[in-house]
Amino acid sequence: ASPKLSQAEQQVLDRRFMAAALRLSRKNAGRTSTNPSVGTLIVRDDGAGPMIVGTGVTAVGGRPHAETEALAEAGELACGATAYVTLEPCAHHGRTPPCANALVNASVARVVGAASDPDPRVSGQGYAILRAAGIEVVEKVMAAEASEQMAGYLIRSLKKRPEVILKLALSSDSKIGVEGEGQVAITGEIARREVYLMRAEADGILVGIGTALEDDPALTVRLPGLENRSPARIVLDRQIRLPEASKLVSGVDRVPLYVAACLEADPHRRAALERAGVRFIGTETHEGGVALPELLEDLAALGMASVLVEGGAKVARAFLAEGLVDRIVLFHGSETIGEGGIASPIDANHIPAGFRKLRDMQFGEDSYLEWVRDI
Ligand code: AOF
Ligand code: ZN
Repeated sequence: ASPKLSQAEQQVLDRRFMAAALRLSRKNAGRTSTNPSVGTLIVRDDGAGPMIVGTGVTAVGGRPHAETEALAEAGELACGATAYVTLEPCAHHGRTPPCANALVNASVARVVGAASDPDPRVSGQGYAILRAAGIEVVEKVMAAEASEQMAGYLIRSLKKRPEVILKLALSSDSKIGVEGEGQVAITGEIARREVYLMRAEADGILVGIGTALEDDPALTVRLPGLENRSPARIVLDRQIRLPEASKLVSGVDRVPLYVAACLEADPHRRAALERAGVRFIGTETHEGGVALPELLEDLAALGMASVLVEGGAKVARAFLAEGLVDRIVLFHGSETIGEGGIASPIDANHIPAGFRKLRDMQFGEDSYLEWVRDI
């Protein structure tokens, strides 16, 4: 960094480059599991202002890490430069050598980090390696933004469960469907595409058996170029009522389907679905239902860092009641449903305490509101 900068000027610059590194990291979001998608920028200033000399994102599949990519691009120019990393550089010898050591070896002068890494193999040791080598380290720059972007990874590491994103589409009178009418179009085409993108970034999509029977949904990503980005589907179906002829079951050879059932559910039904390729997740009964915390633990153990809960009202209520929702997304359509409509378990005026509004956008005719709570 240029010595001419005041501390305040340096802070503005650091935030600006971290914002850029965070945007860069979005590139592989949803494709690095169980690793988070991290962004790295290598920036140097030879007197004519800061210049980006290396960029890196965690590779699809999780390796190589972002720092390796950025350092390779910067080459010798990394010497004396500042590295902006959206996650604390790793300190462990995993399938790749530690990124903290790579930064030391490249002789960077400063490292600016956003989120700290809760992985017990890192957890402060990445920064410690850098400081021990005489590198200036600035932590927690845009940490809240980084945590929000890496919520799935952080929640899975800290809470041993995936991030739970509750998504609902509401009519203008806050209804989410019509009793007995199957799928009702509440939002338009643009919002529908946005939902596909949300699915493509999630590791799992979860619905209740009510929704599965009513709507016969496929719960896949149907966007040109993203057809193979459909995450696993999960159905809460304690008595195993899901028919073999459902779209969920018939698509099982392309996208995995998990059924969460009670242990005492009909073994013949279970065997029939297993023959069709459906996998069951062992869940203890809990007041006659599927135990959600244990189910989420199982999903995290399968490698899932985020689960999109897409319906219906009962399932949404259950996740909310147990305090298991981390993010709430509401699409608001302009049509009114009226008589016979199913009331939404939640609306914009009744968001639980602890959530803060993150986004307020428009997708065609429909509005989009998103809230998160701190991890
Ligand atoms: C980094 N840069 O881009 C990412 C990091 O299985 P491994 O060896 O790849 O290690 C996984 C851990 O690496 C993961 O839990 C997290 O601590 C860290 N992710 N670290 O320095 C990166 N993706
Ligand atoms: Zn690393």
